Amino acid sequence: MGANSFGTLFTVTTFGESHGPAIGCVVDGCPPGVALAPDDFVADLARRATGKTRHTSQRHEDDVVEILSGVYEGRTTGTPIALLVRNTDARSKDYARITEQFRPGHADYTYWQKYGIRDPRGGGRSSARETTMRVAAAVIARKWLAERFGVRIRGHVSQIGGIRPRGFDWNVVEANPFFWPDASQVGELEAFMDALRKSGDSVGARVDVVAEGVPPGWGEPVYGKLDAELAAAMMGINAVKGVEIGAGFASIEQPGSVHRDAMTPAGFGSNHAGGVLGGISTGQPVTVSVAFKPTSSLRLPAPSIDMAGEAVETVVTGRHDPCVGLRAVPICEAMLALVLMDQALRHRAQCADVGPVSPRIPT
Ligand code: EPS
Repeated sequence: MGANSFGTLFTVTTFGESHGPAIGCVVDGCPPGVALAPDDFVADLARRATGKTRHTSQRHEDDVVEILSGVYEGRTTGTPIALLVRNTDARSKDYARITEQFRPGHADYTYWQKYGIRDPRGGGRSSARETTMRVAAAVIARKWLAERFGVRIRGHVSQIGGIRPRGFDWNVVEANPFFWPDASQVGELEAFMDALRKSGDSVGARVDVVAEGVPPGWGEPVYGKLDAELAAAMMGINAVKGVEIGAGFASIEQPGSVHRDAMTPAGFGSNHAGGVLGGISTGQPVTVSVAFKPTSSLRLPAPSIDMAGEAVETVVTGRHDPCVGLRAVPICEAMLALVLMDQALRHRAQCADVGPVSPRIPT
């Protein structure tokens, strides 16, 4: 038991702790022949990394990916691909005063209850540092999905605390520190985050991700539904407390006549389904929305208990994200890519002979 592996045919196993010598993953089941080089990982890992702006943790990791196996002369060989990222800027002394305490709202307490032993340096295995390897593994999936099917995966932040975008433009999302789709609000967000950091508190966020170009037919009914696996994948990201597919919880108030997406020979009339019906992709964009809780590691004192069960006041020092959701767009994109890659291979395994079926609604 341990569940550090993810996927059925395209499997990813991650290992490592925030303050260990390295983190890494083994990607198995990758089709042979995919062009892959260390440079392929640079952009997505930089989008996720800490220390890029003043609004995230100031830990500075280079996040350089070493490819240890599974690639020969720049192409995947079909054998396990091992990837390694060395930790170079861990500062374990920040945690000296809380090794004997439990941080409220953190996994410290549940790890202790489960294992009876824990690595208190940083979050140990529960640290968001682990998500580096999800993003790295997904670089391979994204390449294959794009090359083979033209699938495009992207995302943006759609809420920080009570602030929502007033306008929307994909072109500005990657050009500000908040993955925010309305450039006119960036000043307001800077001021909000600066005040938050000064106060010592944290805030939650919503991240929306979408995969365009997914062909119809991916997803396994009944127990391997595409949407069920997406929900599990997103809930498996640190600090996630909610996931919606398509209209999500808004479906509760939508009449059926509105929620159902009209079908015409020219296309679907809407996409409340989020690109999934009966657990299988429709060919419409697959849309997922993810809620991140506010970071639990705070310098504001809070009541807690120590290892003897005595009441203490806990104060967390160290370098933490005041809004962990701000770094989560590439992580949600990664989990979407990993689920789609796995489902694509599963669909190919069983249904490759079916081929495109008529009629097909253009999307
Ligand atoms: C994290 C705490 C901080 C963050 C870390 C996530 O690190 P440390 O363990 O050194 O206190 O910097 O994020 C990363 C290092 C990363 O690469 O994402 C936490 O508690 O989750």
